[in-house]
Amino acid sequence: MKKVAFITGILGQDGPYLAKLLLEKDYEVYGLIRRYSNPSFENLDYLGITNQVQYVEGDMTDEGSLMNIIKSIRPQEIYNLAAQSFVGSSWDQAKLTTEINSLGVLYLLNSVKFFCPLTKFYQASTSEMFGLNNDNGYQDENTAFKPRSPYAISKLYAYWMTINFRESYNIFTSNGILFNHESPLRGIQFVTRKITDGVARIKLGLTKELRLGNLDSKRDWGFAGDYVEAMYLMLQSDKPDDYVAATGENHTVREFVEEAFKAAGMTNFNQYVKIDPRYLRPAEVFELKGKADKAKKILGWQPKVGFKELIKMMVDVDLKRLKKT
Ligand code: NAP
Ligand code: G4F
Repeated sequence: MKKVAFITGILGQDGPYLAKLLLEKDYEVYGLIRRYSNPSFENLDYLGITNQVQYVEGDMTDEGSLMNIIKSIRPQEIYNLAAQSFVGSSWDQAKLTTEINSLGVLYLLNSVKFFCPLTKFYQASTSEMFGLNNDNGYQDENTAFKPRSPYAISKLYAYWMTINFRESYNIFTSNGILFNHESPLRGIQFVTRKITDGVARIKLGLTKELRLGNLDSKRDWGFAGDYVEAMYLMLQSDKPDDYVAATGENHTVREFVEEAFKAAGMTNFNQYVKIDPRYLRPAEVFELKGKADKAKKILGWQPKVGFKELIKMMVDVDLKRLKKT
């Protein structure tokens, strides 16, 4: 009998990478899609797995739909990746962000409790929860949370609810506290993909400038394909727990821009980049750098793709995509 996994957020960045990994391990993979007139399967198409996933319709804000799905497929593993995941929009859409990212997780956990309490549950927690706390120069599982956005606050509720179901009902629930991870499948709003797409457009003469916000923010950027392995390993462990996944290295947005221009064979990036106050945030998280020693030691997890390799991969794919259009 094949193991059954249920992934929410299947159409996003991480969902397709995780689905590919699980399909390669011979899982039967179900993915949650919300009702759309015209859903985009582009990211699954990119990985060549669109027809290997079974789709179930529901919404993180609709408890009944989640209960029905869990009751009917009774998966062995649930990976909850669905979220309003863009920090920048979370101030303007705080209620929606909370309904999806906080209450949606409660609904899923309740479904597990009622219909399949032996199911293992992964929650996509985030380094954003650390917010301003950079006391040691890094963040790990022992760092206190100081969230700075409605997004981070909504994720903190989900983090604690995930732990509460473990402690109260003995359900196998684990939080992956993942630092930023990127790929050619990254949404265009996020700074890395916005930069690699923008650089590719400039290189091809399709635009003349790249408008950005705070260039001094530092992020610990890894490759999404490596991070879905950490998710998988967390649910294969003997006991549920919470783990940081990070590269341990951080860079400014400015360094990312410079490297992306270099990857496209251009050096004079200053002439193209314009600071646009529309992209500044009401409260910024200035520096994130993770220490993933626990995941390395207990799960044997290790990120493989480095900063420059990641940027080159993203720029090359964006150049190819745009040349085709
Ligand atoms: P993403 O590309 O934004 O994907 C999120 C997915 O959630 C989308 O497919 C979206 O569906 C789905 N979704 C949103 N609202 C929903 C709703 N009401 N009902 C059902 N599905 C809904 O995010 P990602 O980068 O893959 O990240 C995956 C998860 O990890 C997220 O929870 C994110 O917050 C968390 N995380 C990400 C990072 C990172 O650096 N990428 C780091 C730490 C944590 P549609 O396609 O229909 O919009
Ligand atoms: O790419 P970002 O929008 O990612 P952010 O805010 O770090 O959040 C991402 O990572 C989190 C994990 O730490 C996830 F939980 C979350 O779901 C998401 O995947 O912004 C990165 C940095 C910020 O400091 C932002 O202010 O880049 C800065 N930035 C500068 N100019 C910009 C821009 N960000 C965006 N999106 N667009 C800009 O023009």
